Amino acid sequence: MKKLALMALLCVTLAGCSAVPDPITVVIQPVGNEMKYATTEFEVEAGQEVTIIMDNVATEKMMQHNIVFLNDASKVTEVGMAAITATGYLPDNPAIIAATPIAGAGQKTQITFTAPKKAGTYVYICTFPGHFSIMRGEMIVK
Ligand SMILES: [Cu+2]
Repeated sequence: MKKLALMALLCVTLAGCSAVPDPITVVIQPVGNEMKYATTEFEVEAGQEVTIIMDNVATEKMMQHNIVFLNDASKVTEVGMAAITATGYLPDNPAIIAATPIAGAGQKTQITFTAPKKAGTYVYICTFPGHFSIMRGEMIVK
């Protein structure tokens, strides 16, 4: 019995025993009216259910933002350029693994998705026209 209790304790401590990690919610805001995310890096576990909230605290009408996750950092320019003419500024591209809808100033949008099974660094960008070149962050999957 003592051994079992110890095993249970180890499972809680190491978090490696539970098959599915608990869902996580990450709120990302822009820095005021700047073309910048206040959160430029966060961690999730592989296969974790992730809810991303774009909480657009901007007050200027032109400061509309979304959060688009890519599985390939080399596709940032391709996706960003294609977004300019795409419906909802979201192009149909295989590099996109998840995206929130565009949030206008003072609005919130969100998306829930399953984090990639493969550990690594996944870039996220804002695809509102003109933003992707500097409005970026990284989701680290562990
Ligand atoms: Cu933006």
